Amino acid sequence: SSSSPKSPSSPSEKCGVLNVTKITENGKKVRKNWTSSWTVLQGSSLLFAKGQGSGTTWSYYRSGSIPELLLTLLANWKRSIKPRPAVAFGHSVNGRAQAATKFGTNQSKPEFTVDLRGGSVDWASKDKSSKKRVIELKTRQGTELLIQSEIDSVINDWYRALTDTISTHAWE
Ligand code: I3S
Repeated sequence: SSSSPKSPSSPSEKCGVLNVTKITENGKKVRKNWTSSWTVLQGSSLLFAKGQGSGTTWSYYRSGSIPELLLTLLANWKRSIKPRPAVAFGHSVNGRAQAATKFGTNQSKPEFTVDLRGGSVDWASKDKSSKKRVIELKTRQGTELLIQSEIDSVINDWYRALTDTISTHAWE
């Protein structure tokens, strides 16, 4: 199909494909490595998962099943922060979480997550990247990311969502 799937409209739950690179990790400069990543904003957490190469994730995207995709990514993420036996994950009421369990084994494993609380977001200055429309995200933990999309409206929406999230989720 030629029409792209819509992202969930809630400001604190958003997902999409973005180009992402870390530039600093734990306060230390790291080499840029731009990759296309599934990006999920949920509450004050921002999750990145592998883009191309994870066949299941892309088939969800192509079929427009963003809710399925979001569910899978969130399930995988929760699993990654609270490791538990795969069996324990199959207790859900419908078939979806079963699927998430199956896909969660390796195919759309999150690459990393960041906590937005206490972080900052700004448009990156030209010395940070030659690319246009680049967001610079700094976390409280000393990670700096560059986030980019070729699509104006996409990156503008993310900019708004990230700034809204940072201003509404105070650091406690
Ligand atoms: O900030 P830099 O070092 O100019 O970033 C560029 C490099 O990471 C480059 O990779 P290698 O130096 O490993 O070949 C990337 O291909 C570029 O995309 C990086 O610059 P941009 O301006 O695209 O962020």
